[in-house]
Parts: sequence; C-alpha cells; structure tokens
Amino acid sequence: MFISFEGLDGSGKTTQAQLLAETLRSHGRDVLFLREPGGTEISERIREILLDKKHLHMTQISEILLFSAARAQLISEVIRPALEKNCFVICDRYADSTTAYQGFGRGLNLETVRAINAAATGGLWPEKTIFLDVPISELISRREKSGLPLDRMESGGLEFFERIRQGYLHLCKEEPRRIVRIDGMRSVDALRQEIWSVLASTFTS
Ligand code: T5A
Repeated sequence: MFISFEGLDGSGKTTQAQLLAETLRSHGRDVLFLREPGGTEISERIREILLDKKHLHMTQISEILLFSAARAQLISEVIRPALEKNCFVICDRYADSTTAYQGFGRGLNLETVRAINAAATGGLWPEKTIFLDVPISELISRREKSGLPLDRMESGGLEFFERIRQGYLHLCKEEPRRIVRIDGMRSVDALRQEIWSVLASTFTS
C-alpha cells in the first residue's frame, strides 16, 4: 500500500508520516518511509541542487524537471520494488507537491505539469494522500521558533505559499476519494489519532 503526506513547508507532515510508519511497524507491518525529493543517491544529489539558495536563478522548467527526475528515480529504484514485496510505502511528499508548488505556486501551465507528472510517475499514485492544512501565519510562527534558515523553495514569499495552499485545496476537490484534508491546527497526538482513523478503512479494505 502506498500513502503520501502533503502540505506546506512546516505543516507537520514529516512528524505525522513518521508516526504512521511507527504505528504500522508496531502492528507488524513492513514499512518504508521516504521523503521527496530524495531516497536514492541520484535523487539526494538532485535535492541538494533544488534546495541550495545559490540557485535562486534556476528556471521554473528546470525546477519541475529536476523534482520529477528525482521522483522517477525513486519510483524505479525504491517504490515499485517495495510495493511488489507488499511493503507499506509512506512518502513525505509526492507528485501532488509538483502540482501545488510548480503548477499553482510558480504558475506553470497545469496541462504541462500534468504531462510531466504522468511521465515521471508512470501512472503510479498513492491509494491515499493526507493533506495537512495549516494557515500560513501558523507556519511562519513555527519557522520563527525553529530558528532554522530558509532554503531556496521556502524563500518564495507569502503569496507563493497562499497560491500553493489554494492548489492543494483544488486538488482535494478534484480527487476527494484519494486526498483527505486534515485540519493541522491540533496537537501532534490528536492528529496522529485522526489520521489513523481515516486510514483504518483503507488498511482493512
Ligand atoms: N517541493 C517538493 C516542490 O516544490 N515540488 C515537489 O515536487 C516536491 C517533492 C522540500 C521542498 O521542496 C518543495 C517543497 C519544499 O519546499 P523539505 O526540506 O523536504 O523541502 O521540507 P518540507 O517537505 O517542506 O518539510 P519540513 O520538514 O520543512 O516540514 P514538515 O514536514 O511539514 O513539518 P515537520 O513535521 O518537520 O514539523 C515542522 C515543525 O513543526 C512542529 C515540529 O516539531 C517542527 O518543529 N510541529 C508542530 N507544531 C505544532 N503542532 C503540531 N501539530 C506540529 N506538528 C509538527
């Protein structure tokens, strides 16, 4: 089974994706936890290029092709082989990030984004996607508390992130059976429980 987590930077996806992986392991399941971009030698090298603030001049088409190249490599080397062994694959971001960030955020033509996603994924999509929805004001406050510097993608500005959030909401409406919006303004434990109950029916069906 393939499950992805989506949301804006700092929305708590990684925390929840890791908790889900731990819970599934405690139920005796084989689980592979991955983050995008990354997860193979080639994909990790592409990640460094994409997040490096030295590369502020990267063109939008280079950006989408690099995210997609990292994904194609991860699917071929890691995700498909794991799914063939009946492993649970939990991915912190997947191709919905490309639609939200490069399509809605950067403003690339959505048909072009769709075609690139189709080529990179070869039609492989998660059974369920959890979208953790958190207001941008809360994300800014979490980021300030963390004291961490912004990477290249995080330097896009407030309007960029508002467009991305609208993109995710659009995707939730377009694919309501796959993508589940969860209000991320709750405690880590309350979210963990809600996500588990949302996914429980998927695990047993
Ligand atoms: N990108 C990626 C694209 O543009 N296109 C693509 O196709 C893909 C795949 C990746 C960047 O690349 C972009 C999106 C990104 O900008 P990244 O470094 O991998 O960047 O970072 P993110 O995926 O954005 O993840 P982050 O690690 O920054 O944030 P998360 O995973 O959303 O959040 P998390 O769990 O690390 O939590 C963030 C902070 O909030 C706290 C945590 O303790 C942590 O400090 N927190 C909570 N606080 C209050 N309440 C809760 N419920 C909380 N849950 C967590």
